[in-house]
Amino acid sequence: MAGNQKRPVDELASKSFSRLGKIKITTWKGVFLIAFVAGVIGTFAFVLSGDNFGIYTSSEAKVSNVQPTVARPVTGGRDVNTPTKDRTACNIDKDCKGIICPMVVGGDKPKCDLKTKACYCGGKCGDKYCDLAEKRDDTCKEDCGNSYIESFENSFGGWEPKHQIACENDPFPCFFDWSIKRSKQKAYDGAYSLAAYLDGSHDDGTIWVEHPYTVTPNSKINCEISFYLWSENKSSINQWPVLAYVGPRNPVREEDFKLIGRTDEVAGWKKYSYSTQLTTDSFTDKIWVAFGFGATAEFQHTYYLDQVSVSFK
Ligand SMILES: [Ca+2]
Ligand SMILES: [Ca+2]
Repeated sequence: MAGNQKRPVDELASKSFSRLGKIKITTWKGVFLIAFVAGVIGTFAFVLSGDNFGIYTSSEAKVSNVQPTVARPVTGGRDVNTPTKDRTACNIDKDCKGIICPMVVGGDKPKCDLKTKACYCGGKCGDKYCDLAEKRDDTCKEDCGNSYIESFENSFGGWEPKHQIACENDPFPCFFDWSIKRSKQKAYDGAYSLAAYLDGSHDDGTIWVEHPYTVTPNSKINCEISFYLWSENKSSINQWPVLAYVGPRNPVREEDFKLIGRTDEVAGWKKYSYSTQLTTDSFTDKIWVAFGFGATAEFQHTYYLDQVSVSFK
């Protein structure tokens, strides 16, 4: 084209962008430059959004008190409130390259769990860290000691529902409505969890599941329990006590339990942990482990419990 005569595309560029503040774009190249810059900014924002492709960004890992995706070692490290079905799928370790793991020796490598085809953070046997696969498959006593994990996929796995109610001022036995059932409504891991319903009409009542374990008499044992509890809402009022017990006797009342947290601290799944050291005498070859929650106000609540992990070292 000759002289100062503009081509139609240049004309369009000039009209479209001449009012953008002080920036005047007068050529078709300018249109592509703006489009390119907008594209770069858009892509950057998308990456930072953290939800793309199920891969968690480092910024998300920093602000979250939960582990990234599947990448959640059973002990230590950060925790992730991401149910199994939402975790990054994989076939080989390479597929998990984008997963950010906590800086814990033995739990800092993104790996593919060949059983669930989902990524997790782990290491190898002998690194003094019990990772998810080692614990679940009981393949590394050196790192895990005796450890057990139950996700309630096929049964209660030996965990037995129990309750206690003090009736407050009502005559005993008072009406007390509660239940702990396997449910497909929610799951932190797999498809099932335990739906635990408690009617707090007496401002009281404690429900839990318990499991006995065989241990060695005359020994010093480090016991650890962790589990996930699902709350519907995050709320600073009407939080109920989350409880755990590890000891040589079968727990029968609220006072036997340790307070290890509160319900409704987050909306969704939250990990709760408790550890203690026990010394068994020559008559003690059994330890009971239990976890659950109590009512402290006159409401009805259903909380879900899943993936309990117990270890003795
Ligand atoms: Ca290990
Ligand atoms: Ca489960």
